[in-house]
This record gives sequence, structure tokens and C-alpha cells, in this order.
Amino acid sequence: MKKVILVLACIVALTGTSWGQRSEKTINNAWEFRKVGEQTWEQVNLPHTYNTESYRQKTYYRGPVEYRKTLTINSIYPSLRYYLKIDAANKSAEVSVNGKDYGEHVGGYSAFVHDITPVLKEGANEILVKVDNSRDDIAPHSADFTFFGGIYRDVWLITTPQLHFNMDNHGSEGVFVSTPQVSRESAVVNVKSELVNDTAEKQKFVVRNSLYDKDGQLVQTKVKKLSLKAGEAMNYEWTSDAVANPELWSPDSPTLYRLCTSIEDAKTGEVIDLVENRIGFRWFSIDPEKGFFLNGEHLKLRGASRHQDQRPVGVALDDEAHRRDIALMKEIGCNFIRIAHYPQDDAILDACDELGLIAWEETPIINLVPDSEGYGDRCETMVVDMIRQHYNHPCIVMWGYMNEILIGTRYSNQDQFPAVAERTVKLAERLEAKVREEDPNRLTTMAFHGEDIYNTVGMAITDISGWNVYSGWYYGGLEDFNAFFEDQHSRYPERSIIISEWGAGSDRRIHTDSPKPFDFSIEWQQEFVEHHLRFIEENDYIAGGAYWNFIDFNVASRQESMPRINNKGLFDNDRKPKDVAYFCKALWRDDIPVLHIASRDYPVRVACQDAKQKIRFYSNLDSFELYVNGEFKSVLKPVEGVAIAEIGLPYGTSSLLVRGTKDGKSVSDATTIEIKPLPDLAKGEELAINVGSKCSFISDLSGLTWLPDKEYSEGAYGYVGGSAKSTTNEVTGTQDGPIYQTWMEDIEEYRIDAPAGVYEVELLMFDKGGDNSQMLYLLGRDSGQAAASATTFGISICGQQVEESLCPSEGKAFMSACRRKYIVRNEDGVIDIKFAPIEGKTVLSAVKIRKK
Ligand code: GCB
Ligand code: CA
Repeated sequence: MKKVILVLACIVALTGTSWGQRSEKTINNAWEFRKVGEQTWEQVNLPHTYNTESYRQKTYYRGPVEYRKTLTINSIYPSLRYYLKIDAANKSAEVSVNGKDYGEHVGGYSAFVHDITPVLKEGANEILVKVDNSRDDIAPHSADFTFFGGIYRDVWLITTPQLHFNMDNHGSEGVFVSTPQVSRESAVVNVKSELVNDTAEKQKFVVRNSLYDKDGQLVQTKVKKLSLKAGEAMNYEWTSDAVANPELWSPDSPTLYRLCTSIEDAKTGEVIDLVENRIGFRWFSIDPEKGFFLNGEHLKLRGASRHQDQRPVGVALDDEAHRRDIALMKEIGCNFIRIAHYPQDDAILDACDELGLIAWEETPIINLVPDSEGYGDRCETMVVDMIRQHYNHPCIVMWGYMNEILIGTRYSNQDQFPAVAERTVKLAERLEAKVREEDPNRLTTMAFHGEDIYNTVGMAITDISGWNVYSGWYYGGLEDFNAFFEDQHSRYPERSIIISEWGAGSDRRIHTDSPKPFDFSIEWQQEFVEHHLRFIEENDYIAGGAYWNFIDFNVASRQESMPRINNKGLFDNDRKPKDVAYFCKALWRDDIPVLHIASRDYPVRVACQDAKQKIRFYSNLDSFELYVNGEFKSVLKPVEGVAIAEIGLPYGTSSLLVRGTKDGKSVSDATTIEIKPLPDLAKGEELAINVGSKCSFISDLSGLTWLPDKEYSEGAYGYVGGSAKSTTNEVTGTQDGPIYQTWMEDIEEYRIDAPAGVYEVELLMFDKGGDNSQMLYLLGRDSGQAAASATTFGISICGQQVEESLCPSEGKAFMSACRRKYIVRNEDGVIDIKFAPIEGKTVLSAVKIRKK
């Protein structure tokens, strides 16, 4: 053995070849950052974004910035080439190294590589990266998410030997692996490798492809002798022999093989360059009647779309945070992910390969194709970047390239629709052809918004029509969801359908017994998800669905109940599951018992002693037992994942325990619910009412519950006259926006029966000003516009005039919270608050009273 090594060493010494090695390392530390125009540089680490203010304010910095780093290289080896790889910089990036300009990369969601060998020197090297997230000429044109700027993924220094796999191909590794034929009996691997000889001599070498199974056993190895003249490049394609009885890749069993593609010295066998890929053997098809098939078996695609931000770091997430998300999705039973609306971190793709999530990945071409010079070219570059970079991932089954691309002229600028539609169809046809040329082995798709126009203008050109349908949320009721798809399927029976988006918002502070669309209650989201998900499950012609969204995500411009957040998540932005996530789990997972008391989102309730509490349980068991405070209560039998119990609970904290078995495995869940009595005015407790709403609102600042409103009846509280109104526009100047966003308009009186005494009465109001409704999908208009005249009215409480002429906006603070306390004397056991209109309509959003 020793001898052989000696001999080899001699050969290397004699021929004088020293190839050096491929190495890859991140260089994320000790960068500096500044906005263009600023003098001082700030120390930062990558990944980094300069937009985390988007969690706090509706506008965020969009403009040019600079990053710089001094890269110290101790020794430069002439046998090596040096590359700088940036995994993502949003939206455009211009790199220069030691003053040499490398031009611009467009697109904020894919990697790019520069060969810095010619300019690199021993000692200090200056890297400068100019990034700009304000570029409207780069997709997305507009979208419902924050365009976080920055170098927000890893930066790598990569070296390769001078004879190497091509590093100059759209950020790819120069090796493209596919599995064009797979069956249970046999599979074939195809490997296209791009080889480059950057040495000054002709090189003779071999390319070796070795396939290993999941245990590391060699399955096949093949070599090919090749040669390249100095400075030349070539492609070499290898198709493996049939692999007998391959272990297939699937969500249940994501088996990965390993493929090593190497360039080896023809004489010595020394490995010169080496690239490793993982392979999943699977095949798939889609049928407009029967849905999606993986490895010949029907598989309902069950999943969610995933945005990538997390407070407080924005999109500058470390790999483990990305992987955590895929693990959470897997845990609730997803077998599918729509990687929306843009290519994501390699860590996501790796995790999908490993955990078995089937992926749709897409480019961020959204809302509108603007009439801007070169837009289509830049879109095509993004498509090619995405496909070449993620081509080797077995998880990817479909490529998407546009989202709701016709919506941009549907709600405004409708006169431009024909021209927009024409150029959109043209670009779609171009990109569709490009995707098919780049990757004939995957399916194509795109996401339409729920209007028939996509069919009529000629956009239905992809293998799968993705539909984003929000019935039961932005429009229509739950049943309209079913009707939409039944109609599509009957009129276009030859089209394969996937539900690329469906979702409803929710806010843990908001609860009700009578939920309805757009109340942002936890309860509406639950009813909505329960209905829609069952429909998706039950209809084979629907290939599957991607719930919108896996998480509550940041949209700086979004208003609604949690400004800056689109709160349709199954998980919140911190990745805490909402109860409804367990409904998905109950429906989707069959391999483990699922039993969840769905009261975590509403653990503290204000109610009368023993008043019936509606409690949901999400479970895949046939039946389970419920115990309250240690006492057996009942046996519950879930129907399609849900059981509901109405149980009276005493004041204080009660314990709930459920337990049962499934397939011989026992499971239990336990939690507590606290019932707080209604406030006792005599004791000085506060009575707070969320006027104009059937929902209670629990402040996450004070913990105070604002009770649902009702019409006045004797012995209680309530409004007299007026009509209930609501808005999804933001009310500024408060953390408790939802209290204001529902109100009574034209209210005459608010009455509260209360023991006599001196009271502090607090009224919450706002003036919505002019016509300022935020439009569907956020396509335009803003809040807080001045009105022609400001709402003004007088108020008297307990017969005492407390406001002769109150103008909540004072003529300028429209859409802004106005909260006033009055000290009044209640002598006859009723606090009656009377409103007298002067200008516009009287309004009241909430009232709170406390006996002094
Ligand atoms: C959509 C968009 C998505 C939005 C979503 C919503 O249709 O494709 O980007 O976030 O609706 O929540 O309104
Ligand atoms: Ca209210």
C-alpha cells in the first residue's frame, strides 16, 4: 500500500502538475454598508437587509446602497481560479473588485458569480457591491410583499483548479442532472457537464460519474477520456446505464442517491475538480380529471406558499431558519410547497429534497408587465437563472413564471387593458417556450387571479392552470369557491387545475361567536380553512392547493387589522402555529395520531360563570375523551378533522385534557382556559365595549377585553340608532387599530346601565375622511385623505354637555385615533351618551367606563 502511494507521489512530482483544490467558503463577516449619499459606513454582517423598518412603517427606503469588504488573501495560487458568488442581492447588484467593474446582475432572488482571478492579489482586495431595491424596470413591478433590499443571502469565495466545471453559467455549478426515465423497475440518470480548460496547455483528462445509493454504496461509475486545448471549453453528456429497481423519492420516503461528477487526471487518476449532487428518482404526471400522480400513484398536493421574512431580521435569515420552515410545513403534513413569489435560498430547496416536499418555484413577475424597454429580456434572465441554479433538485416538479399578471389593469387604468394584455401574452409565450427549452422534464404553471380573462386573452398556455381564488375573503362566500372551480372545470375540462392561492386573515386579538369574512377573527379563518380544504381534498380534478400563506408576512403598505402584516398565515411571523394549522395536520397526516385542543389562540375569555364556551378540537381520531378539571365530560367524534364541544367553565383557570388512540398509538393534549368574570363596576373594574362589532378585541398591550357590541336592552349596555360600519384601512396613532376599524355611524345614543356614582367615561372615535378605501389586493389608494368637511358633533353624558362641537380629526388628523376621557356623575343608574350631529355623521368606535 505504502509503495503505491509513493509511486503516485513520484508521478505527480515528475509531471509537475499540482492542481490545487476546489474550495467553497462564505465571506459574510466584516462588511460595511451605507446608503448612497451617506458619509459613514456601518459595520454589518451578511446576510443583511436595510429595510427592517418595513415592520414599523408603511414606506421603507428604496434606493441605492453600497456594501464593501476588504478581502484578505494570504497567497494566490496560479493553479487556481477564484470566484465571488453572491446568493442574492435585491433588486440589482453591480460588483467591482479592486476597481474592476463586473457589470450588473438584475433580479433580487437568484445567485450570480464573477470570476475575480484576473484582478485578485495577495493582501487586501476591495470588494464593492452597489445594490438598488428601487428599480421599477426589474420585476416585480409591484406586489403584496416588501422588496427588502440588501445582500440578504450568503456571499461565497469559491476556488477551482484551472481545469474545472464551468462557473460562468447563470450562477449554476456547470453540471446539470436529470432523471429522464424512471419507473419502479429501472431509472436512468443524465448528466450534462460543462468543462473549461483555463490552463495554458492542452489537457487530457477523464470525466467520471459515480452514482451512490442512500447508504453510500457505489451503484455505477463511468469514465470518459477527453481532452481540451488551452483556453477551450466543451460539454460532455453522460447517460447512465439503467439502475435496476431504484428506491424512489416521494414525500413519504424521500430517498436520495448521490452523484459525484469529477474531472480526473488521465494519467494519475487524481481528482482535479468535483461536484456532488443528490438525485431523487421519481416520475410524475398530471391529469385534468384525476389530478396529480407521483410514481404512478395519485397524490393530492397539500401545501402552502412560503414567503421568506421573519421579524426582526427581515429576509436576512440564516440557513437554519429556512430549514426550520420546511420542517414545520412537513410536520403539519404538507407534501407540497409553492415557493412564492420568487426563487428562494438553496437551503429551502435542499430541505425540500431531504424532507420530501414537492415544489413549485417561480420568478417574481407579478401584477403587470410594464411597457419598459428590455423588461422581457430581464424576465427571461430571471427564468434562466432560476432553472439553471435549481435544476438538479428532485423536489422541483413545476416551474412558474407569472403571478396574477393581468390584475394590474383590472381595478385601475382599465383603458390600458388591451395593450397590457397583448404584451403580457407575448411575454408569457416567450417565457413558456424558454422554460420548456431549459427544462423539458418539468411541468409549467402560473397563478391567475380569479377572473376568467386569463382564458379569454390566451394566457392558459401552461401545463397547469394555477388559480388564486379568495371567495369567502375578499369577495363572495364559502360556496362561491366551489362554484368557481366547478365552472372552470366544466368549461375547460382539458385543463389541469391547481389552487395556487386561497387564504383568510386572522388576528389572535379578535374573537367572535358569529364570524364573517373580513372580520379578522380567528374563528372565521378556521371556518374558512375547514370549508376550503375539504373541497380541495374531495375533488380529484383539483390537483391540490397551496394555502396563502404559510406565515404572516411583512407587507409594508398593508393596513388591515395588523398594519404591515398580511395575517393570512397558518403560522404567525414568529412561526408560532395558529390553531388552524392543526386542522391541516388532522386532515393531512395519517401516519401519526393528531389531537389538538384548538383554544390556544383564545386562552383567556371574559364570560359569565358556566356560560357555554364553544371549543374546537382538531383530530384525525375516530373518537376521543374530554376531561375538564379532571372530570370526564364526554366522548367526542370528529367529523372530517373537527369536533366541537360547548362546555360551561367556572371562573378561573380550567384544565382541559383530551385523549384517545389511533392505530394502537395513544395521544393526548392538555391546555388551560381562563374565564374572567364580566367587569364589576361597583368594584371599580373597567367595562370596555368594541362598539359596532360582534367581535371581542383583547389588547395585547393591556390584556383588557373589549366586549362585543349589541343593541341596548334594559339592564345591559348597547347602542341606540345608527348602523355598524367597518374599514380595513389603518387607523393611526394606536396599537389597538381593530377597535377603531369597526364603529357605529349616525349613532344617536349609547346607553350603559350602571350603579350611580362618579365615572370616567372614555370614548374612542376617528374620522375616516374622504374616499380612501384601500383596494382589493392593495392596488391603489391610501388612507387618511382629507375630507371636504370634517365630521363634527356634540356629546352629552348623563345630561351634561361634555362636547359642544367635537371634531375628532380637528380638520387634519383623518384616519387617526381620537380618544377622550370625561368625568361624569351618574345619578339615576344609567350612563347615557348622546350624540348631536353638526357636520357629517356621528361616530363611535368604542366606549370604556370605570367608576371612580
Ligand atoms: C394574491 C397575491 C399575493 C397576496 C395575496 C393576498 O392574490 O398573489 O401576493 O399576498 O393575494 O393576501 O392578498
Ligand atoms: Ca369598534
